[in-house]
Amino acid sequence: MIKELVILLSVACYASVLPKDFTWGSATAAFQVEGAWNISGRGPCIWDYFQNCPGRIALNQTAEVADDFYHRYSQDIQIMQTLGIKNLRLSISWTRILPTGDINNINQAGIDFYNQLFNALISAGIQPWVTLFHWDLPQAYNNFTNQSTWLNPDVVHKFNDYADLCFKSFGDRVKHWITMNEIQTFAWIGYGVGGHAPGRCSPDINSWCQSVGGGGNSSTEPYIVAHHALISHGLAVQTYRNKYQKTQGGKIGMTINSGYAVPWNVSDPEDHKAVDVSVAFSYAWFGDPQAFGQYPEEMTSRITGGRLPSFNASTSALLKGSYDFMGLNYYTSQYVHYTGIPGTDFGNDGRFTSSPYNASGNLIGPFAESTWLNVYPKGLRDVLKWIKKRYNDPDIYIFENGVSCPGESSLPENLALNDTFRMNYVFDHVMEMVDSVLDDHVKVKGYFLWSLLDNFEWADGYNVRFGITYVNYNNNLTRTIKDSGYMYSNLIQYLRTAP
Ligand code: NCW
Repeated sequence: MIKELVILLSVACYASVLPKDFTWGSATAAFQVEGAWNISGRGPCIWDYFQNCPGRIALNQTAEVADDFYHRYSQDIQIMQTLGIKNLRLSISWTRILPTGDINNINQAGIDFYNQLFNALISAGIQPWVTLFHWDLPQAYNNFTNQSTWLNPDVVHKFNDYADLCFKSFGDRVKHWITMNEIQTFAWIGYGVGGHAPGRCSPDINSWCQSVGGGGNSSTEPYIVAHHALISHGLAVQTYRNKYQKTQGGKIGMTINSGYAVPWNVSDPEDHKAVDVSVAFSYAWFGDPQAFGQYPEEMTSRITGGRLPSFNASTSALLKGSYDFMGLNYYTSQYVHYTGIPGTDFGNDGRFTSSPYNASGNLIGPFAESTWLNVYPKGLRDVLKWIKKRYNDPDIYIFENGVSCPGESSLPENLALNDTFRMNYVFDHVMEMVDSVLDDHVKVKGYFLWSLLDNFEWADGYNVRFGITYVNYNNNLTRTIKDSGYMYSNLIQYLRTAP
């Protein structure tokens, strides 16, 4: 209670700066919450296969049931109503509506499911913000002309068919589309280190890697995958603009994960340069093609041997300007250190290393339960400022921000509900965002908290929890709102109604 009063008092001085139409929401993704993996004609996706390879997911858990959102979404809508959350970012499962990824084989039951879901959300006063691709690619493409998944340029057209079907079926109600979630993550973790589906990587990059995808080349594949995903984005945006946008009146973009960076050794100018290079290798890798139709110079000058594909005149024109807003998923930042050693894989091509510790051994911020996440709220403001400057002041949405609390997944439910670590994380990041709007004049238009529910956290299974709602996996998937859920609810209600 005291914490809440402090929060309300602290936000009071900021409240009037946020525009009245600022979007507050929460986020989920189909594979992580839906379950119902083989219900009503859903086809297999690459994660269905990957999760069944022993040792790939912590405790060999699977998302076959997950949160059973497929059957229980009405309950989750009630939770959003209780909390006053009026926007939900969620994704469509590609193989629920196209079981083999083939546009001639539409699964009407899948279309019906999303129609019912979107209708239920809208009748409850909640707007759906829809991600088309949140990593669950049709398994049918995995052996498509003997190449794996996003490596095959033909997937670009398959994605366009799928996107077109979604715009046509749901665009009367869905007014915000996000083509891709975190291309860098699925390109690098899926094809560089093999930790995500389809699990490809060079054997030499990681001693535990035995490529599930039957091979791999960490020095080339992440770049090829990202290139095809970018062109897929461009084509889908073109389709939306040519066929639907005028009549449906929606907006479209993608979301990019990026931290900011801090020099490992503040007195080394090379480490300062490494900061710029690292942001180019995360945000600009996808931001520059959308804004300028080309890859950032920081990448083209460093990735040797023709390993970074390039855009031709037509793909460049397709990409350039292919966004109505820019998306950001922000979780963490790292110290970066210039090594000068040219690499032959994505991890080293930038000639820098990243670490949560600096040269003096100081930690950038406390560790979350996720091993990759250290809390560094200031990085959010820094990366927002960087996006504003580099891309001429675009509209920006923070499509993901959230945290897993240290030790939370081994606590009993009654203790896990008191998630002070998450309350502080969310509050501190929202305040950085407010400062960014107030002092830096960044056009941040919305904030989505990851995640509405604890869910299947990819390779970490259910052993890392990001939800503002606790899901009890040992007791019939019951949902209970955590303290952070109530705190977020109070925060956004206050900011909405403040004078
Ligand atoms: S895994 C990941 N996440 C989390 C996930 O739940 C969500 O679907 C994603 O959009 C939270 O936000 C994103 N991000 C990638 C983390 C990198 C993992 C590094 C592993 C090194 C082998």
